[in-house]
Amino acid sequence: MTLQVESIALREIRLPLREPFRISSGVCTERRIALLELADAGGARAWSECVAGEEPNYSSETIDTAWHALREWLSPRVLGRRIDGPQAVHEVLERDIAGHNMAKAAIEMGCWALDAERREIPLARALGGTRDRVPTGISIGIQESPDALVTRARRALAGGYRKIKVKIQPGADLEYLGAVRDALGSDVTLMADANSAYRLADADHLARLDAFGLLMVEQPLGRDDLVRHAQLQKRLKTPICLDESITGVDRCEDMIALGAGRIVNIKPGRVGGFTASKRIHDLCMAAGIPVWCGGMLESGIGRAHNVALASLPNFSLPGDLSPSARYWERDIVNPEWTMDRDGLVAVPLDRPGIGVTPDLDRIDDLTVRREVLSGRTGVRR
Ligand code: OSB
Ligand code: MG
Repeated sequence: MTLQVESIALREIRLPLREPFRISSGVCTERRIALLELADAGGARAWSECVAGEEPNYSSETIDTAWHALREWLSPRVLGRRIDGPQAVHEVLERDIAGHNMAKAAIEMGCWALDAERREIPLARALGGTRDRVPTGISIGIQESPDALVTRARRALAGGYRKIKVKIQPGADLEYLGAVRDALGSDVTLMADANSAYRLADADHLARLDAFGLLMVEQPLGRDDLVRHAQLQKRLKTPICLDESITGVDRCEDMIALGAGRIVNIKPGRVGGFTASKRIHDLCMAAGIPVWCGGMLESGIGRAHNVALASLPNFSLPGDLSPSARYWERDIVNPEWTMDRDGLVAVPLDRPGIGVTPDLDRIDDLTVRREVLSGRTGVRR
C-alpha cells in the first residue's frame, strides 16, 4: 500500500531527568528531545522521536544537526511523494545522503507508525513482532562511589529488572563491578557499558572483567574500531557487545566476519530506523548472535517504538526499556510505560499504531520550538 506523507510537525521539548545520567563520554540532566508528528492526506497521524543528544559525544549527531538535516534534506525526500510503503523509506533517505542516521530514523520510524495507524494494526505487528511482553534491563549511570551504585542496583533488582547494566570508565570499573557482584550475588545478570572509554592497550586491565561473570561488556573501544575490538575479544572470555560501532547492516556483517563482537545492541535511531534494525536482527538471527534493544533515554514516544521492535523473536536478551518513572516525574504519553514485578513490559497489542497517546497539553507546555514542514513548501526535488 503506498504511503504519502503530507506534513511533518517538528518540535523540541525539554524534559528534565529525575536524576543526572552520567556515561564515560558525558552527562545528561535534561533531555532536549525532537518529536515529529507525521500526517498523511487521509488524515492519519503518527508520532516519532529523534534520539540525538545535545552534544556529539555518543555519535556525531546532535538534536541541532538532526533538526537541520530533517528540514533541509530529509523531509523534502518524503513530503508529498508516493512511496511503496514504510519498508521503502530507508532507501529513499539513504540515497546520496551520508550519515544523519538518527534524523533519518525519526522520519523512517514515523512512516512505519503512520502506516500502522492507517492499517489500524499495532506497530509491533507491522514490524513482525512475535512477543506480547518484553524482558527489561536497567542502565545505571556512573555514580560517585561503589556504595551509591550498589544502592541503585539493589533497588533495580527489587523492582524486578532482568538485567543490570553498569556504566564504567577507567577509575570507575573493577571496584564498582566487584561491589555490585558481591552485593547482589552470582545469579544476577550483570553487564558493563564503557561507551568507548578504553584503548586496546588496556586489554590486560579489561581481561580482569572476566572475574565478574558479566553477560557482556558493551563497546569498550572506539566507535569506529572493529579491528581492535576483534583483537580484544580474543583476549576476553566476556562476550563483547557492540553499540556505537554498529551504524548499519554492513558494520554488523563486518563485526561477524572479524569476530569483533558476539552480541549486538540494536538502537533503531543509531542504524537509521526499523528497516535497518530488522535487517540486522535477521542477519544476527541467522548467525546465532543474540540481539537486544538499547535505549537513548527516550520519552514515552521513543519507548513505544523500541518496545515494538523488541517484540521481534531474536531480541532474546533484556533491553534497556525502563518504564517512564525511571526517567521522568511524568512522561509525555498516556498511559505511562510500566514494568511488572517480573521485569516485563507489555507490548500494547490491543491498540493500533504506537499504542500510547501523546499528552498534547503536556507536550505543548514543554515545547521550546516548533516548525511545520509540509508538501508545498518542503518539496525541493
Ligand atoms: O550507551 O546505551 C548507551 C544513554 C545515552 C547514550 C548511550 C547509552 C545510553 C544508555 C541509556 O545506556 C539506556 C536507557 O535509555 O535506559
Ligand atoms: Mg551503550
